[in-house]
Amino acid sequence: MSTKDRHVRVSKFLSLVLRHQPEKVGVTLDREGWVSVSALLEALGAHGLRLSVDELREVVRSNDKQRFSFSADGLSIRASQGHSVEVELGYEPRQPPPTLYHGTAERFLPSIKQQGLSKGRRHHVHLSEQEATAVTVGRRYGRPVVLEIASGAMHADGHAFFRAANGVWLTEHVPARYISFGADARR
Ligand code: HQG
Repeated sequence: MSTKDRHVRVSKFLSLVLRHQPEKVGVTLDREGWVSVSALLEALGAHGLRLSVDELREVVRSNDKQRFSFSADGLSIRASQGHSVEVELGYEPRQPPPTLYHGTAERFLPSIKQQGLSKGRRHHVHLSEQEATAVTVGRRYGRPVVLEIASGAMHADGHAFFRAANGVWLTEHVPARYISFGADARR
């Protein structure tokens, strides 16, 4: 297996453990989603994924979406966003750029037009500053469509926005009236 393939495999397993199923390897996340690096490495090792601290650091450093971060003292690690388990990430609300993008699949459009964007099993709806990122995200579920979100107007109307450590924007729900569906006509 190439180093890159190995890193992707480790990243996927870390996403599973740190966002969705810590119990899978028997670790517990604290309220803010942190777990001690040594406890994590030990638990991963016991489940067949032997990883050194250095390799973990390299996986975190080189991760394409910067999915994970270390605590200031370097002793703990967490996923920066994307959780389905209950955690308080502690990001402060802040003003978003005027426009953000959400990538989805064409087949979800009728429902999104009715209900707006819902967070589903995750804690928030995920939005990106770059259109290109949204295309990649949307492609995971089918023919990709990029929706333009009037995030500035939403914020002015009182909706809270958070920016995760990796630059992903988070909000609770996007009502349909703030979504421009015209963007898909260009693709
Ligand atoms: C769609 C990845 C029908 C929504 C990405 C999406 C992201 C609706 C899907 C992060 C809907 C949920 C999150 C509605 C939303 N009716 N469908 N009312 N509202 N949807 O995976 O945003 O690689 O939970 O458009 O890069 O796609 O894992 O959310 O298609 O940052 O690090 O329901 O996950 O990051 O899918 O992706 P998801 P997402 P990672």
